[in-house]
Amino acid sequence: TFDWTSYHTFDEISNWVRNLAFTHADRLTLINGGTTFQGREIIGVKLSTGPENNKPAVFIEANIHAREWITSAVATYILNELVVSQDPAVRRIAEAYVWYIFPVVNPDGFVHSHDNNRLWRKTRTPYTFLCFGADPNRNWPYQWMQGGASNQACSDTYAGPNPLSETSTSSLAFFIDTVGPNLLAYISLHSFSQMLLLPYGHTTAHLDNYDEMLRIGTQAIADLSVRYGTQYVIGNIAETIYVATGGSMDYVKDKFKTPIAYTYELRDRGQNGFLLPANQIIPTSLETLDSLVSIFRSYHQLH
Ligand code: 0X9
Ligand code: ZN
Repeated sequence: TFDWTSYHTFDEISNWVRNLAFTHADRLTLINGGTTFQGREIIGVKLSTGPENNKPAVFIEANIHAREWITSAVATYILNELVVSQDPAVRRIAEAYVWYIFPVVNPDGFVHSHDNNRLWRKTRTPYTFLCFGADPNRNWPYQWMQGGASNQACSDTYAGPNPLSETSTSSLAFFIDTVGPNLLAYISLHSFSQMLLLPYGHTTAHLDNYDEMLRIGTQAIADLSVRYGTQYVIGNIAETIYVATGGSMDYVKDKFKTPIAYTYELRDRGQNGFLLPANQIIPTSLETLDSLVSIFRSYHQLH
């Protein structure tokens, strides 16, 4: 049975999502976010509790990088809480928005990380005799190949031969474009480093609503730390981690001017890195959910 005391395979996660949607058909709709190069379905759900009346939408994307297993574990945990939790703060955010949650947006890479190479990051498109995959977080059209990305197929940050060259990113972009105008928030889950990152990755300039996002995010990481003392840092991508272009969040933020756009680098700070022990799934999920509650509370106080 599915729980959050161990990590799960792609098939286990997909079947759990399908089953949850079937059990809560009043609120959940399965979404086919497209197909991967190897023919897997990018499965997602739409959660809409109660009357829809033009609620703003929140999009959560996880495991765009194959080895970052904690991200899909947290995404499924949060999805489950949004459906079953009785906590009033969680119920409020569950019901205030329409949620689009995609726990594994790079299924081919994720399966490869489970079956062949635990530290695999990219997709699995064959590019040379020896080298496979593009970095799906360097493959989006905005500022594509403008820094922190490689044109070498063997590199772990290979941007691909052209924007949206990957079957998985192009089909996900197609879906995102259909809901983009409704999005209040786009949340991209990565690991590791304990950072909350703001757009954009090509420049250290503080663009769009940076000041408000910094303010809301600073409160969110303070609230995240309350439960277990986990310390995050916050800032613009290029200033805080490194220059990185062609990311999914930057594409959405630029195209739809999505008010809230954050990339999380979840636990830890490198002690275990990508191999975060499974007994940290639940604590990581709880503190991350605390921060999401905080983000939406702050946003609504300011608007
Ligand atoms: O390099 C990345 O893609 C992310 N770090 S990771 O260690 N998880 O690979 C940083 C994401 C930067 N985000 C955008 N440029 N949007
Ligand atoms: Zn990542």
